[in-house]
Amino acid sequence: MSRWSKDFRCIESLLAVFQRYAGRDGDSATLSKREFLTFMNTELASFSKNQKDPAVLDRMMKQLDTNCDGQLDFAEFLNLIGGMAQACHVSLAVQGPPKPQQNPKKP
Ligand SMILES: [Ca+2]
Repeated sequence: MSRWSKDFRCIESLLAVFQRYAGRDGDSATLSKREFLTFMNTELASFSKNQKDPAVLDRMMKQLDTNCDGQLDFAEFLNLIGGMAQACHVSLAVQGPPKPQQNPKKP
């Protein structure tokens, strides 16, 4: 059983995803550029494939790498997640919240 409450499972999931990609090569505490590209092309494939400019992921890596060491640590990775959360928040503000799923009618 998880030590996280239901509301904080998303943190556990973020950590697990980060660790899964960061552990592929080199320092397992950071994402190399190759690991970042693998993450983006796997977990955010719909975003990555829709980019007309092939250099967009390179620019994202440079922007996220705030200490310019060529690696993304977890704090830098969270800036990506925060940016995505902000984009979703803005999108929901325009479109309205998702409609709750209806429960199937019981006979
Ligand atoms: Ca860095």
